[in-house]
Amino acid sequence: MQNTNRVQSVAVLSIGITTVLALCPTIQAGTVFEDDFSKASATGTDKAGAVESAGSWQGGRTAVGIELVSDSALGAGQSMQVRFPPNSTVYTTFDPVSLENVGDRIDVKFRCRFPNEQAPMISGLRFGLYNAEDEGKAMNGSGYVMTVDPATGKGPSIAFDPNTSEKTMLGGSDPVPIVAFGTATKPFGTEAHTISFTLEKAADGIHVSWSVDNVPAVKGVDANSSTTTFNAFVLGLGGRADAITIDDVVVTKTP
Ligand SMILES: [Ca+2]
Repeated sequence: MQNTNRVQSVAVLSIGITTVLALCPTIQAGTVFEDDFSKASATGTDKAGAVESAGSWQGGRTAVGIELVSDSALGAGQSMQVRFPPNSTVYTTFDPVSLENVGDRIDVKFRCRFPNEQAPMISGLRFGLYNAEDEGKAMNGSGYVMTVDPATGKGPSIAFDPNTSEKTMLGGSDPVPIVAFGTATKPFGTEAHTISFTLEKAADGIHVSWSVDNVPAVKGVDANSSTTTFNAFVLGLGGRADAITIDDVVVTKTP
């Protein structure tokens, strides 16, 4: 009798495991975009560069300097260093992903390092996901923008940037705040950091959150989301003219 029970238990257990395994593909995240710059090549000039890699990286608002560097703090192999003029951005596009159903989420992660110590600047470091459109003179689009003062870690923010006229991606003047200034996160020196952020569709809107080195920085809800499709990762330094080195950019979509 005991043996029979044991056989039944094992049978039930294995059916359970089979069911979980069968369901797994529907709840696992799929990689939408991944770039470690291992096969990248830099083109253009020091002032107007581009990097062809898993992504086609280039200036979004104006030309930027881009080069491939070896940075041991970011690990072995090539990393991409961007030298920004003031109010410029770098971006790459990928196949569009959409937040269609409640529970759909997009996760973005990248590693970065400032070669130079940063002076305090509100909203100095900015990054986000956009639905980018090529409008001829410049890339434009709508999306979610995250910012922080990199020197102090103060004022981490989340905003929605609509695609209004004459504005460009990661622009500072027209985004609609979702969280204007959160509690200070950790400051950025010249050490490497991992930044991650998530957009998740819920019944009450798009939940947006971001972290530095897995420590939550700020989170908020956009109840009036008008953009749910994204095809571009964008990064900038606000009004600062300086460089940042990035590596291991990964975008995943769940389910
Ligand atoms: Ca790399």
